[in-house]
Order: sequence, then C-alpha cells, then structure tokens
Amino acid sequence: AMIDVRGVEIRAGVLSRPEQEAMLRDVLAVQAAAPPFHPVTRWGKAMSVAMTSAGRFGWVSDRRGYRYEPRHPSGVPWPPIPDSVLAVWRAVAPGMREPECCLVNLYRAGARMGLHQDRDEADLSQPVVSISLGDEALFRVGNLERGGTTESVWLRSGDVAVIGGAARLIHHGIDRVRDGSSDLIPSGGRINLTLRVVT
Ligand code: MD3
Ligand code: FE
Repeated sequence: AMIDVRGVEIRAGVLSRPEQEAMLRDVLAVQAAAPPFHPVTRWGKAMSVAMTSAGRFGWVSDRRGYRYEPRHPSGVPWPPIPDSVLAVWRAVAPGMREPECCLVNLYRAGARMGLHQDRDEADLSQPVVSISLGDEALFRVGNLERGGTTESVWLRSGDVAVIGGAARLIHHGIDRVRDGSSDLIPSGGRINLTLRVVT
C-alpha cells in the first residue's frame, strides 16, 4: 500500500523479511568498515542519532558545520553502497541519477531527529529515498516554510519512502522510536538508510 503524506510517498512493506535480513547484513558490513559516530553540531552538542555513510560522499557534522565529505572522520573512504540498497533506488527512482550517498542513521532507545529540511544537496531535482529497518519510528511531516501544522505517521521495518518534487524541501523529523517493536535487529533499535544524489 502507498500513502501520501504531504507529497512524501510512503510505500509500506516493500521489502520482504528475507530482503530486510540481507540488507541488514550488508549495512552491518558498512558499519564495520566505517564505524558509526555521533555527529556534533556547530554548537557543540552531540546528536542522539549515530551515523555513518556509504558511497562517494558521506554526511558529517562537527564544530565547523555540516557537509558532505569523501572520507569517514578516520580518514578511510566510505565503503560502496551495497547492491541490495542500490536495487531499491533503481526500482523506485527510475531514470534518476545514481545515488552518491547512503546515509545510515542509527536510532537506539531515546534517539530522535528534530524537524529539519534536507537542502545540502546541489541538485534538488533528484529525490531522496529512505529505507526503514528495525523498530518503528514516529515520522513527522511539516511544511515548506517553518511552523504550521504537522502530520505524523509510523514508519515500519521494510517501508520505503520516496521524497521528490515539491516535497523535497519539506520539514520532517523523527519524534520517537518504539523500543522492542521489531525483532529484525538482534541488538535492537532502528536503522534508517537515506539515498541521495549530492553533487
Ligand atoms: C522528507 N532521516 O536523514 S527518513 C535524514 O528516519 C532524515 O532517519 C529520517 O530525515 C530518518 O535527513 C527520516 C524519511 C525522509 C528522508 C528525507 C527527506 C523524509 C524526507 C527529505 C525531504 C523530505
Ligand atoms: Fe532529513
């Protein structure tokens, strides 16, 4: 089933359990090569979500601000985006450029992501594709401008969201994660993958 929340297309249950398990193995290999870290904002506060990336570019933040970088903070290049993940992009974003970044967001109990826009990418005609694995998360969608009303929806393991067109610059965030709601990830928690064209 597909639901549309203010232009954010959420395709529920796209990935089968075996597909989720295979993707999780690939994402754990990415994490082994590029260990997750808690980015620090310009104001010196560590984010509650741990992050790493795969692809030509990864997203980093520190006291200098946030940006895309070709290397993990350790100096190693980011590992390639797994084929299992690329296959989802190609299926839901046909005719688009190939993704250059797969941002891996790791939510343990209590982690959240405040309302924000994704606008660090040079080509905003390219969509963002999001894949949820593990525990359910309460996703909030706002408006193109700051403020106003919001709508919330639960994202579940195996759901894929496609954000393009006018919705590309909408405010969005994750309010909370329902601890223990999925048994996909043995250590618990939630993993969200976002695929983006960066340049
Ligand atoms: C709507 N991640 O990494 S994914 C992010 O679940 C981010 O980790 C959230 O927001 C997460 O930037 C939400 C769904 C999503 C991703 C990108 C979007 C929704 C979006 C970009 C524009 C509008
Ligand atoms: Fe975002």
